[in-house]
Amino acid sequence: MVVAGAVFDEAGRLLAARRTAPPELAGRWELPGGKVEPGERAEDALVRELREELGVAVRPLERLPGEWPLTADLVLRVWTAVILDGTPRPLQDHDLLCWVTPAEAPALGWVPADRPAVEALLAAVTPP
Ligand code: 523
Repeated sequence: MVVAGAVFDEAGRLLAARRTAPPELAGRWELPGGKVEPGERAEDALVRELREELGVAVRPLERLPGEWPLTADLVLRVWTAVILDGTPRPLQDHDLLCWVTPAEAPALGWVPADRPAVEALLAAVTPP
């Protein structure tokens, strides 16, 4: 399983991270996260990945219903999360971070699995 964080700031903007690898995903945007290690809880993996990749301490809040296929044996699951400590910086796997409003988010060049995940996220958090 791959876990990713939907991190919002006080202004309601969503944190997007631009990948540097692998080549087919480099330059595309994702919700930051990574693979759950054997024996690790998904929420713990999310906390670890965001600490390693962005240098922030987060608290996972709620899992977004649904999951999105990545490969034959990997799926993406998303949690909303709040930053407890630190300012996100692209420490590994990313070369740029950006905070996007819900209106701006659909225009980003998301990695394939994240586009439907972000659509579901915005449908869940944006009032009609
Ligand atoms: N995705 C993806 N979207 C998304 C993430 C966090 C990951 O499509 N929001 C994909 C990209 C990779 C795979 O999931 O094909 C693993 O993500 P990665 O490379 O961020 O996970 P790591 O850092 O745990 O992987 P290793 O470096 O291989 O350990």
